[in-house]
Amino acid sequence: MVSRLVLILGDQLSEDIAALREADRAEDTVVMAEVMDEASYVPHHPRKIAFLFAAMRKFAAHLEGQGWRVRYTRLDDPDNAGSIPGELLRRAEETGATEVLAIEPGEFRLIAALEDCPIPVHLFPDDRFLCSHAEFDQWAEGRKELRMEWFYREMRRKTGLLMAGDKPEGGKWNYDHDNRKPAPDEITFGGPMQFTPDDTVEEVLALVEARFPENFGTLRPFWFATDRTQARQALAHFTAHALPRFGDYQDAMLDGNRFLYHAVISMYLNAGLLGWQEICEAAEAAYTAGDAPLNAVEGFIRQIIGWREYMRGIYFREGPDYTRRNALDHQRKLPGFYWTADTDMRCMARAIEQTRDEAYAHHIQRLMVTGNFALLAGIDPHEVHEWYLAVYADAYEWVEAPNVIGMSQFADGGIVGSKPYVSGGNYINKMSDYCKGCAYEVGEKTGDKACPFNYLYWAFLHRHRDRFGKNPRMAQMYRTWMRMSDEKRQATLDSAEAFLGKLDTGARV
Ligand code: FAD
Ligand code: DLZ
Ligand code: SF4
Repeated sequence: MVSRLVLILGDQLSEDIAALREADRAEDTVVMAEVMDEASYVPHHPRKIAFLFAAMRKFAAHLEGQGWRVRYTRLDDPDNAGSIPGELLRRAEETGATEVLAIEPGEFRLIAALEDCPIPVHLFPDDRFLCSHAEFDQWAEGRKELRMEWFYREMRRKTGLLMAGDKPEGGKWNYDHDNRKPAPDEITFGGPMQFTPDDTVEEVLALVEARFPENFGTLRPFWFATDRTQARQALAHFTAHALPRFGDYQDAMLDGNRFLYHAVISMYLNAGLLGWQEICEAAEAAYTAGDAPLNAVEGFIRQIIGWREYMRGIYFREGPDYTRRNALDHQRKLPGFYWTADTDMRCMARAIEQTRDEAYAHHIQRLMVTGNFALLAGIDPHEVHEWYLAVYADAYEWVEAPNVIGMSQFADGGIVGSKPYVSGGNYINKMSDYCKGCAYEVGEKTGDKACPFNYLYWAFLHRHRDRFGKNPRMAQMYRTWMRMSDEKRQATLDSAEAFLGKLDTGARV
């Protein structure tokens, strides 16, 4: 029998993948490799690199325990070829293998590299997802608008999650009107489960410290789960202690609390340590047992079988040029404070500091703080995309790009969102306690002390009036803008121009 290689990438750490199902434990060799190409195509947060390397090493050991022959390359291995195709060729020469089995990577960049590899690579679909590319395309075909809500209902029907026969549990598909409460005074959840580094993790931390000393991000204290058992413990901890209040406060932000009632499991799910099914089943079981209310459980399940699957569908449907889209023709460079948190805007400083310290920020911080600011300030969406891809432990293009290019920056021209997610300081003030301690005044609309989100918001609408002026969902905002006096409108535009001018010179804002 011809021997083959089975490639397992850093975000494919699941036993139940097609490439392993197809392979022969007695004849084939699993290949896993820590390589500089993957570790540096963007300046990843050190915690993301350490998490993946530690989880890869533990997964390799686990496979060996299951009787698989594994060739594992460490980053500091002197023979390390530096890239995934390079490692495949090296291992093929060593073993005499003539073919590679793999599941489709989550980025077009790497799919292209595998397709160009001199040794034939058989790519299987990544069936760890609920919706295949073909199924998504079938759903999307002929629709004028690809709205997530309709897709989500299909996924509810398909999985039977929270279904009472063919009707949604409780009579409604979506309970968001019960969610989105402002930040509470007290958070009763102590945060995600944290794990003390073991020897494998410590070894990786030392490697990452030595090899990536300049990357943005704090490595220690490192507390992520790095194997499936730990990730399942983290999931159980969330389900028992935070899920009941997840819905209520999913859009809230608090200066003194980085995690609120969020699950903090996306890095485990995206790397393959958890599966969507077990997560959703755990949430549904909490509802059935009366431990968590429907608004929380429905909202949570919607994020996973709705948003997550929908985003992946969009990425693969739209193709490799998606990350270069720039529908609003935004050209400004990403301000330096995205890498330093050195800004007087407290909401921005807090979201960036937290990103630096944890490789994590929750959805509303990503969307309505750092994303909102980039959009209002007209930052080049590709630069924004590269920042998000680098700084979050859960970031891979298939999920990051539709969230950033589509949902957050409207750079796809309205495929993901029917209108841009923009807001002035009022929204941030309502949902957080950031504004209280800010150098800017959220109640001020113009002038040096005014919250920059306020005038940038109106200047954004004004700049893009030809595109958005006729959007019925934005009509109210344009009416408000046009009702302002000429002087007020001019003062607003002048404040925005002065601020953006400062931004362009690199002055502190
Ligand atoms: P929770 O808030 O507890 O939600 C539960 C789960 O739902 C998450 O773990 C995640 O798997 C899923 N989920 C929720 N929202 C989304 C969404 N919009 N898209 C996909 N899955 C979702 N998520 C990533 O996994 N990787 C990214 O690179 C990423 N980049 C983002 C960039 C921007 C600009 C925005 C607005 C969102 C991005 N998201 C990304 C989605 C979301 O912010 C994260 O999934 C979430 O913050 C992860 O934290 P959590 O596990 O505590 O999630
Ligand atoms: C993100 C990442 C990093 C930092 N390093 C590696 C690595 O050394 N080896 C590997 O197999 N995978 C790594 N990854 C994950 C890949 O970049 C990921 O599989 C692709 O981006 C596709 O999603
Ligand atoms: Fe952010 Fe404006 Fe509030 Fe300051 S006043 S924290 S800049 S929203």
